[in-house]
Amino acid sequence: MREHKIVVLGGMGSGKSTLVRAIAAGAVVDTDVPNSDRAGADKASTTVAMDYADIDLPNGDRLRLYGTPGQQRFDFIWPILLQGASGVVLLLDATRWAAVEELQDYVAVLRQHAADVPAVIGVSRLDLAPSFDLETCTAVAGWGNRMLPVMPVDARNREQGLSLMDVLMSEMEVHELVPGHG
Ligand SMILES: Nc1nc2c(ncn2[C@@H]2O[C@H](COP(=O)(O)OP(=O)(O)OP(=O)(O)O)[C@@H](O)[C@H]2O)c(=O)[nH]1
Ligand SMILES: [Mg+2]
Repeated sequence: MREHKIVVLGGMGSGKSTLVRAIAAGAVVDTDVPNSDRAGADKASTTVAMDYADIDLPNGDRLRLYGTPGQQRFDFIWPILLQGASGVVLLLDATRWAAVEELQDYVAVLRQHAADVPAVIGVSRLDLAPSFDLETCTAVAGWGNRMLPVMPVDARNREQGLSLMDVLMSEMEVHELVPGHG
């Protein structure tokens, strides 16, 4: 049996905990507490340590899914969680006014701490931001000759969450077949 450590990154309220819960469908540990962060004060709860879930895939592989806390003051945890990761899901909240700049910041984090780790970008809450332009995200989602796939995802929707994981798993397969290629 093979195990894959998958790290879910993204800003506060981008849907990391929701995605982990949706994919795991029950067997999940979270550390959400009432939110006291002013920057996201419209949010009832927030993650203070991490979300965690085990998922057994039909092919016998196991995913270990780690959702990071989104609050900026926890950014020291991101590189620690990224150590040994086989894949990264980066969630971007389409309703954030500076979403594209935030994406650039996260892409820089990946470049610094997980340059060789397969990754996929899921844009969430698109139903609340109908004029959001996915193309601008695609344009900044990479570095050098590395392009990260960008796709819409409603983190509440299990099927969509699983599709996102499928794309990530394909990236991971390519990575295994072609060592040294992102
Ligand atoms: N309308 C809409 N709501 C969404 C979508 N994706 C996620 N949400 C909602 O957005 C909120 C996201 O909250 P969380 O899952 O707690 O976000 P988080 O990334 O874990 O946040 P922190 O732990 O605070 O960093 C939840 O209320 C979700 O139901 C979407 O595509 N559309
Ligand atoms: Mg959370």
